[in-house]
Amino acid sequence: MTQALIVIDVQNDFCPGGALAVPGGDDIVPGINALMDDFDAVVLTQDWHPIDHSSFASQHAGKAPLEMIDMAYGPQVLWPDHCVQGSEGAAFHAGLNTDRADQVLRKGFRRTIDSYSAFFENDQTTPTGLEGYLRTRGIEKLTLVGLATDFCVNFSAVDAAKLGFDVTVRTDLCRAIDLDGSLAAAMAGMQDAGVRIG
Ligand code: VGL
Ligand code: ZN
Repeated sequence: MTQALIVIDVQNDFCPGGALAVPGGDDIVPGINALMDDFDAVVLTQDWHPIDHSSFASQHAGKAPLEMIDMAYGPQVLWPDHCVQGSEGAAFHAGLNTDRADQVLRKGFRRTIDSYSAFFENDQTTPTGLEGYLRTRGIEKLTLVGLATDFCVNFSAVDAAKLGFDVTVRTDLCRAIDLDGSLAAAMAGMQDAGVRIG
């Protein structure tokens, strides 16, 4: 079976010192690099927001980061400004082996829709194009690693399983934000969706 490694959002803003730092986010970089040689394809995803993105608390008067808001497509967590297009925070962690990547998939670039998943934006209908890329390359099996376990890795893994890919999440090569039980909910949701936890 043709296999791809999907590396989710290993960017400066999700690593210690970044705007939306995930605890231990940079610890996983050497292990991810070491895994790349085992795959037919390597895809990196990059959270890539316009400076006035609607997921930023700064765009909503009286709202603070980590509060919730109702968007046209449903509830949305508000985040600190992060991964602004072209910024140092949006760049990949300097230790990540980006040379090995066949494809870089940017997501979250529409001002009014966030995109946790690498497959569909948060309205759960707008495709990012990644499914087509993987299918036209004949890829059937995916291993996901990266940041954050309970948001972008989780939504990407569940969507990939729903699309019929054979999906494994290597939780040892992921790190979580863990907001109000979001990690436990994500683990349960991934298992329900048929995602293998490796
Ligand atoms: C992510 C929150 C906001 C992630 C991206 O990569 O998990 N989380 N944007
Ligand atoms: Zn984001």
